[in-house]
Amino acid sequence: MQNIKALTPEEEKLKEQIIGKVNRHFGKVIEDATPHMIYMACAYCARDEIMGKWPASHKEIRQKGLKKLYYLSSEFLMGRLFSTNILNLMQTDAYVNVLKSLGYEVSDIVELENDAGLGNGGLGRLAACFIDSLSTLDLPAYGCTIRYEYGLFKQKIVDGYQVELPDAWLEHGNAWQIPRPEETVEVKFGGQVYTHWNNGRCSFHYENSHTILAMPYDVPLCGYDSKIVNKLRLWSAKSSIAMDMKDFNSGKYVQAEEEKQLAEVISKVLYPEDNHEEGKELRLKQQYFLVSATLQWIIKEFKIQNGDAWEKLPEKIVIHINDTHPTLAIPEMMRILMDEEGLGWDFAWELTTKVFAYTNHTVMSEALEKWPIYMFQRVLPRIFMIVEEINRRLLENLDSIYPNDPKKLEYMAIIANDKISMANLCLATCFAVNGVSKLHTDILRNDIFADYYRIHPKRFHAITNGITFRRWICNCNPKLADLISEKIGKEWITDAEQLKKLIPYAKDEKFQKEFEKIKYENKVELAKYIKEHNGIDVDPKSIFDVQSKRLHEYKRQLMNVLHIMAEYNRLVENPETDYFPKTYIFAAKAAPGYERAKLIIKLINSVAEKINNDERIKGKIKVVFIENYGVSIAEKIIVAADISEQISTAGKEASGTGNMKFMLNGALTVGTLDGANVEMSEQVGMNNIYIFGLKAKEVEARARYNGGDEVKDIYTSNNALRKVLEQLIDGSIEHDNTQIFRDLYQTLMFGDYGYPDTYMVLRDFEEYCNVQDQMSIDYRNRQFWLEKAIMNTACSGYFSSDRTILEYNEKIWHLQSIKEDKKATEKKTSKRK
Ligand code: 26Q
Repeated sequence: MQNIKALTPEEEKLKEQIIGKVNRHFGKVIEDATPHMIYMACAYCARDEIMGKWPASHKEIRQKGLKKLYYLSSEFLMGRLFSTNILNLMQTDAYVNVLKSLGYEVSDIVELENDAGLGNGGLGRLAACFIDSLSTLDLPAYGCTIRYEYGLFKQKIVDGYQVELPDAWLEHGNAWQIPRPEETVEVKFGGQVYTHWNNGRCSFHYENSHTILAMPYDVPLCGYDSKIVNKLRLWSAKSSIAMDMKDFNSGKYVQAEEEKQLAEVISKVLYPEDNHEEGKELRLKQQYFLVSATLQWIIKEFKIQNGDAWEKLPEKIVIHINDTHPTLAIPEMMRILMDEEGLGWDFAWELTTKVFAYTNHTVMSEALEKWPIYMFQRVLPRIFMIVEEINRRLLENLDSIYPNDPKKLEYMAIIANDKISMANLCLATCFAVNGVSKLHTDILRNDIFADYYRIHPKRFHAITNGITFRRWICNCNPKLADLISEKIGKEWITDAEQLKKLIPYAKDEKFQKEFEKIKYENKVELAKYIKEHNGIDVDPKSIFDVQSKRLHEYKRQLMNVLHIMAEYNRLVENPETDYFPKTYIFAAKAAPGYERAKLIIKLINSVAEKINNDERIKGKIKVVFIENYGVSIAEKIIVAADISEQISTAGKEASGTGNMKFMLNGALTVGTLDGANVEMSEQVGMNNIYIFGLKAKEVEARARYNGGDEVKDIYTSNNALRKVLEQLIDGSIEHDNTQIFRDLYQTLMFGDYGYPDTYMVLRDFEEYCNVQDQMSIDYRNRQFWLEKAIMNTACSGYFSSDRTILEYNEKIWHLQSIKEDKKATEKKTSKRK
């Protein structure tokens, strides 16, 4: 019989509320409720608690007339909300105890919530971390995105291949979203625009345009111990065609229903490409749908408070564009101010250029959005007119700055070569542009955006990404969070630099043992998960070496597998070598149309199959591919990692945020000097991170000249690598199909565009192998290793998204916290620097 603690009076009250919800919401007595009903009832109770704080917070923002941030993003990768919400409400223990008294484990109930998978990867998850920090800092902010009916696809691995399944995350209801049908707005597409002149004023009207309704759902969000309640606004597309009984009776039902579905397809599904542009018309429609609905709402709210005092717009609102995906907000703002509110071009432009800020998240040329004019003009005729005029004025201006330089103008123009460049539209308009790490911002300043940087150097900011420590340690690794709090108090949860107080414990043997025990227990948990989902036995005592992130050639999962193959070959040749057992763990989704990425997944699985079943190596190497990587699975994997693989080709990963999550949870990084890895190495010290490979500048230089000879030399001189490359095409991996991995061999050896080894896999291979060997040696020296691991946790404070948000606020947004006056917020910023 389990020992159940007596409940406190507050807990008794909570228990009554949960039982009450089950009764009234589901019409069930508690004994008959399904676990899912229990989950829903708990979630409703937590939501009530958050909503209870809403009116006061709302009133205060209104009364003080505080400036608001609107964070526009095509993705918000929120994951589950229940456990972070109760953590932020400081009620985790209460729910644990109450659920126990009802016969449930909170950990089982939490699992019943579907992830809100409204994002692909880094950029979407960053938006979610930002909203948590904004709320925790009590800054007024709204996240705005699309309520995709299907989030990122679910991944199944069948016969080693990725298979995509729809993610119907709303299927069993969702406790967090409050529909706001009364705030529905209209969004217009297509048709023709007619210009009328009336008393010297120009007006526009549309014919044959198609109206789609945008209906918002609000998700209230509280921060950790916060006063404010912010919200995430999700827009859902609805048909504007009301069902007419006449049509119904005359048999036009099907036709009407078809049209309805055509409208609703806009918010049906999230595009699954990450760091890759797909110029699809539906994607363009999604983007305009999001920004038009959001801006209509923003302007309406502004007018309620400020009437037509338009000059106040820049002091009352700031709109942040998360990468170029919501860029159409710029011409949409111009349209509303001019066509609907009657402002002239110059005033509208002055306001527009003062309210928009933009963050770039990638330098991959294939991800820079450019829309073909023919499509853009057909779908958004009035917006096109405005973009054309912005471009005309821009070119006039640029011509005076860079005279007689048509090449430069072509590169900087918003419209050139029949395409519309969204990045240039941002650069020409936004008062702030920022990169997501120091290195990335250097590349923006000196390379891809250099021409704009020369004109507006002050607009460019380097603000390194961060992660919310509430989710990425408190919630996913509660034992480690408790251990830390036990030693240094709890303040680090909202003031992450305090983690530095752990530094003296890094050499403390007792602390090392406690730290080690927690890591081991997390590894046992992950091993169980792997056994259950993959049927593979892995030894929690082996080194857990993890690479979990989207699959992309530049992230170089391929280099990781090639190294595993080389290590396996070595072990087969010398089975008696003293080798410390290792478990290689991969998790990654590939964009469904990215054939090579999918082939790399197949390779990982084929190699896994071969190695895991080779008795000669006595289970010393295991390879596991965990399917369906997403926020919730990340929470289980990251806490169990000994080694974090951050091995992108230098210069390609803008920042990375997974790298920070592993560091926080005490994994050691093996990485290139790319993105935020550079700053991680500065924070933790070169002794506590394993850096290898070409630097960004060297990659740049090598990519330009003929790498062919270099690659030939490597092929001839590195026997282990040559063997592995040959194994890709000699049937060693898949006996029945020798040719399946030929494409991978081909791209490494000969490349796609005349240059071999585009991502420098072969050129970094040897150094990568050496650093891997060094790690295996170091891991055996337990104290040596644990000291490094603890140092990683202790030095990760800089990567809290609270720091990131305070920097954005100080340099760009200038919001005021509802908890204190502005001066105090600023003081806090300088204290944390
Ligand atoms: C664009 C046009 C059409 C279809 C899809 C896209 C698209 C979608 C998603 C382009 C890019 C993305 C996502 C980019 C992304 O996640 N970038 C990552 O952003 C993180 C947060 O700043 C960084 O840490 C990562 O380094 C960066 O890769």
